[in-house]
Amino acid sequence: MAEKAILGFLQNNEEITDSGLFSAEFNLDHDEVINVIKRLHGFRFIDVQDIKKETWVLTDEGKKYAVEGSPEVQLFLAVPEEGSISKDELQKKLAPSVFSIGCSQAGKRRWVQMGMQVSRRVQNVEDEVKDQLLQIQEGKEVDNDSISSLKARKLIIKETWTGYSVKKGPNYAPERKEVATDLTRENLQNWKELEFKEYNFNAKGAPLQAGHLHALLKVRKQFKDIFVQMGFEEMPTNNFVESSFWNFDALFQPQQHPARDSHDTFFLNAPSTTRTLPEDYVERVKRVHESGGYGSRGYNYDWKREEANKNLLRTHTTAVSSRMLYALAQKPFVPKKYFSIDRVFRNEAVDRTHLAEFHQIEGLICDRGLTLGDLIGVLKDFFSRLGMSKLRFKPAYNPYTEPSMEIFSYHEGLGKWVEIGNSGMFRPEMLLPMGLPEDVRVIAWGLSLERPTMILYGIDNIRDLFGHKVDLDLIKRNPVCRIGI
Ligand code: FB9
Repeated sequence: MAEKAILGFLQNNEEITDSGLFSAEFNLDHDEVINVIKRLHGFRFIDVQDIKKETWVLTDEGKKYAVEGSPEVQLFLAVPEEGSISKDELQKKLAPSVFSIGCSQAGKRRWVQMGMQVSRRVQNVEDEVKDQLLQIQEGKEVDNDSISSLKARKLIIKETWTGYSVKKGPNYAPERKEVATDLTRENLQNWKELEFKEYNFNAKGAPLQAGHLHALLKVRKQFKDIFVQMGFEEMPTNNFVESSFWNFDALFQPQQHPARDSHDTFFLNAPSTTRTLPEDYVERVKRVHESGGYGSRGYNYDWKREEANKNLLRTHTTAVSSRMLYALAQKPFVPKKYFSIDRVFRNEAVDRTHLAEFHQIEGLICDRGLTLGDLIGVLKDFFSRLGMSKLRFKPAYNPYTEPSMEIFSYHEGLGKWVEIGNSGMFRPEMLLPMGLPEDVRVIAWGLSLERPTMILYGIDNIRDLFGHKVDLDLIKRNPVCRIGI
């Protein structure tokens, strides 16, 4: 029906300017016309241009008043012309919402004297609101003040009306012969007579209901590949719970260091203390903290075993590095390149880029005679593989590395220098008590997984990337991660 009307109309007319007016003119249902337009467009019988119109439409409440009159007029009419009516009386005559709105609106317009007794203050009133609602319903113009007050009273809302203008298409014909869209057993008999619809090889296939990797895991894979390509082996990080000893003391971080109190670190109630530590090594750590040695004068304080025994959620994967370096020192020395990427926990103020946990990426090289130059060299190699070639280094401080450097890269996209990590050479007070040879040096660096992922995927707030607020669609839609090469 609508198809005939449209194709027929275009036979004698250049264009259907507005599918809405066309539907009204030919008394067709606009939604049905829209479906036909989409189908004919699919067969390229017509070319279409969508037209959008913002129109005011009545809300259900607006529709009610357009029929029954505005609450203020309903209330006014319920008040006797002469004398007065008790408020309770009046209330019984009207629906609760009409009464409450009517009172405030009629009162505001000083149509009635509100009190225990209600009386008219004017002879008669115009129901402008009802008139305006009817005009809007008929698509007629209404002045802006009225619009904004009706909108404020939630009697009208803006609606976007979508229609189309239609022209003849490349396959236009006054009539469209049914075309077969599939070779079925039925049409095998007469396929020669049939016209088959073109295959649309650009049609998007049905979305595959498959699993999707979280963006963080895609970026993690990229980092792992880079480390493995550079000859690093991954450290075992499958223990979120760590003892203060390996997380702090083994790293020569003094027991009164601010990071070691519950403001920065999550300590465990159960199990609150670690069971076993290598006693001889603990003794050496105690001594280097208290009185130094190995050329260091130490921190000169009373080191407490019970402090080192406290269990916590690791604050950095450097805790794993200390375990691995100690293990390495128990065997004849072999150079090692280790990396770790896993969760660390910090009791910090959360904001747009910080949660109480993030994934730390750490790399370390342990070998004889390494220098700060080797560290800068490997950092340039590592970050160049991430597409970050312009690096700058700023002296920094970590309790367990000296010298230490913050790493900055010039990010073309952001047009500014971005802090991309921290690094340093582990202190002899950390390495020598482990039993590593005198001339063995360990260079190391760290960064987060969340920051590069947020920048690469253009995610502004870390809550959109990680945690219960993540929108699963983001996971489904996030593109393949292509960093660096
Ligand atoms: O990741 C960080 N920044 C970053 C990294 C990559 C990146 O890539 C973009 C694609 C281009 C962008 C940004 N940072 C480290 C720097 C800042 O974000 C910093 O404000 C926040 N840091 C975290 C700690 O916050 C308290 C990031 C996290 C961090 C910092 C230091 C280490 C690890 C993680 C470390 C270390 C270390 C040092 C010496 C020896 C061993 C480990």
